[in-house]
Order: sequence, then C-alpha cells, then structure tokens
Amino acid sequence: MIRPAAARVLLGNWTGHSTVPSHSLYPHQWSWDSAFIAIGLRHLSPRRAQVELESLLGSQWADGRIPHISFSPSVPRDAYFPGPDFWQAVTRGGVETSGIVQPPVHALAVWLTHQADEDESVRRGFLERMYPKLVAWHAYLRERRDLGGHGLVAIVHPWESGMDNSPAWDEALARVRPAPLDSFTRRDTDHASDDDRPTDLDYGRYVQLAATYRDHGYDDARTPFAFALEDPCFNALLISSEHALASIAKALAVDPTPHLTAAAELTTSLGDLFADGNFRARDLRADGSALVGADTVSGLIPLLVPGLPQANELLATARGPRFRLGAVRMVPSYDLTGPEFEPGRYWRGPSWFNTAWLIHRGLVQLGEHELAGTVRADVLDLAAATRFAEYVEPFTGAARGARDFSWTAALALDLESDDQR
Ligand code: 9WN
Repeated sequence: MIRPAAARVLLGNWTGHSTVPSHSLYPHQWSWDSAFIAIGLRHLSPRRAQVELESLLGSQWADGRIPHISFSPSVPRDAYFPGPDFWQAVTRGGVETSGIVQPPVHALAVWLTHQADEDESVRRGFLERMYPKLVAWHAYLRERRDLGGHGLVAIVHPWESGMDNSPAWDEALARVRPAPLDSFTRRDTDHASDDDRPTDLDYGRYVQLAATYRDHGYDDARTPFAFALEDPCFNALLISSEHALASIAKALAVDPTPHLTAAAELTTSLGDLFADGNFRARDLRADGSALVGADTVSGLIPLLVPGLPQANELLATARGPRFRLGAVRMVPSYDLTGPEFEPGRYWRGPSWFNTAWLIHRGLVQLGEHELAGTVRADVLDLAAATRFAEYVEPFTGAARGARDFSWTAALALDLESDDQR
C-alpha cells in the first residue's frame, strides 16, 4: 500500500490552496505539476484536487495563457531562480507569475478530477467554472502559438516542454547566445547535485531566451524568438485535452463538436512529425524547418492520442532498443543508444514518473494490458523504493533529483487506485 506514504508527501507539500512540486527545489506552484498532482489528489480529497486546479487557473492571463509558475507570496523572493523579480509579470488578480507556459494536460486533469466525485463537482459548479478558462487556454495556444503555420503549437523556451535539457533542444539551443554567467545566480544547485541538473551554459541560454520574451512584453507577435519548435509531447497532450474538453462540454450540455474537430485536425498535423518510427520535434528556426534527429520520450507520448494512425509503429519503437519499454525501469527520457545518453542527468536519459504515467494511459487505451501492467508495477515499486524521487536511472532505478516529489506521489497513488476500480 503506497497510499499512506504518498498521502504524507502530498499533505506535506500542500500550502493551503495548492501543492508545491518540492519544498526545497521548486517552492511555488508549477503548471503541469499541478495537473498531475490533482490527478492523484482526487483519490484523497476530490475537493482539494478541484481547489488545486482552480488556484492554478486563477493565475491565467487575460490572453488565455496559463503561466508555468504561479509564485507564492509567502516564499522568499530569491528562493527559486528565475523568480518573480526576473519575470516581472502580474495577473489582473495580482498574482505574480512567469511568462512562459507548460504542456496542456489541464483539461484532462479537470475531467479526471470531476469523475472522482461528480456530485461534489456539480454542487460546486466545478466544470462550469473551469470550461471557459480551458477553452481560452487552448485558443491562446492554437491562435497565438502556431508560429510555423502547420496547425501545431510551438514552444519558445525549453522549459515550456517540461523536459528542459532534452537532447532534442541541443541544436536549437546552440544558436542562442547565453546570458553572461555572472549576471544571475542559480538556486537549483543549492538543493540538487550539479551532476543531475542542466549545465551552467544551458542555464545561461535559458535565461537569455526568457529575458528576450519578457523584454518584448511576452507578445507572441512581436518577440523575435530564437528558439521555436513544435514538440510532439506538447501537441499530443493538447489533443488528449481537446478530447477531455469534448467530454466536459457534453457533461455541460454544450456542443462538443469544435473540440473533436480540433483534436482531429491536430492529430493530422502531428502526423507530419513522424519519422523513423518516432515523433520528432520540428525546429522552426533550422534551415528548411527540419525535424530534430534526437529520439526522446516526448515522441512516445502520442501513444495516448485516441485513434493515432501511427500507434503500432510507435509501440514497436517503444519496445525496441532505443527505449526498451518493459525491459528497463519505466521509460527512459532519451534514446538508450543515443550519443548524448546520460543515465542520471535530468531529461537526458533518466526515467520520469509523469511520462511513465502518460505512456501507461496510452497502453491501456491501446489494449496493451500486459505491458501497461509492467509499467504500472514499476511506477509503484520505484516510487516507494526511492522515497518518491523526482526521477530515476533507467538501468538501476537509483533515485535522482528531489525526494518527496509531488507528482511522483500523486501519480503512484493514481495507479494504485486504478487497481481498486
Ligand atoms: C523549470 C517543477 C518543474 C517541472 C519540469 C522540470 C523542472 C524547472 C526547473 O521542474 O523544471 O520549469 O527549474 O528545472 O523539468 O518538468 O515542471 O517540477
């Protein structure tokens, strides 16, 4: 039973209206973390899961974007870098936030949270209040972030992918002039080992990209983005969330057709990213808008897109030598045979619990129950064995990054609860 230990982590990281990913490394509210956290929290308290998502959507901007960090006023301003003084962004409601976004897993989280206790959801008008906000969020992404005109959303910063230092961004990042290393002070390496985290040079580039966006008022039409890529995971989650929005619309007696149409259009466009058995990011700033060469777990996330035409080939890639799904611990974040593979460094090899959860969901939808069972058992075993680590090495299962990490606890709790349904 993982429930008591997972509950202890989630209650310990609860701040009264939201949950921090980790008190040490990430002491504010993060966008896609909150969505994953709600998916687990709904098994402890459906009401608290609703509040988690409501507070996140409370930091939504007037243009519809959901910022990747919502800063807590009760945490010292320099506890995390880049903090509120760097981003200089405040919502109409007075919440200090970052200015970039993270993958849109929110509508899926809202729908799953609703399903955990429909009576409580209806009583509190949860779906009614969330639906227009989620529609505005998706509209922002589809209307303002289709920078390549291919019908797909582009990310403009590696942090927007949620997979910060993935080898998929290396070539694009190499074109970015880094901010001078003495112009900022990292806080992450105070709490985690240097060997587990991105390098200083990468950090300098992250800072430069964010500063350019900020200095152009976070205006997507005006900012000269040096980094712009269509990421498979980001777009696959948007498709999954459009399907969730269709379910939410139906529950509210609203026409679901626009969401199903959006999902179908995005699924067709996503197909253009499929090459050599995997989905690859398209680099809009490379000559001829090239697909990147690196094979990463982002490319496998489309397994959860309902009716994906490439599902069988993608499954074969997941099982094959590059990811060895079912034979190594959870799902490695990068090609095990790739030249940049590092088993312990952040998104350059280690296995993460959120991607394992997403792929587990895809496998269940595809009827791959045996493989899904292996992934599920691994998540539960590793979450308990590592004290809810942020990520683990794919061959040994050794813990890396933060401990008592919220989405690890939440998603393990969700998979354990799966068993009880
Ligand atoms: C930058 C909070 C976040 C996750 C990301 C993960 C990491 C932040 C960082 O932590 O990113 O947003 O400081 O490295 O890469 O997926 O949302 O847990």
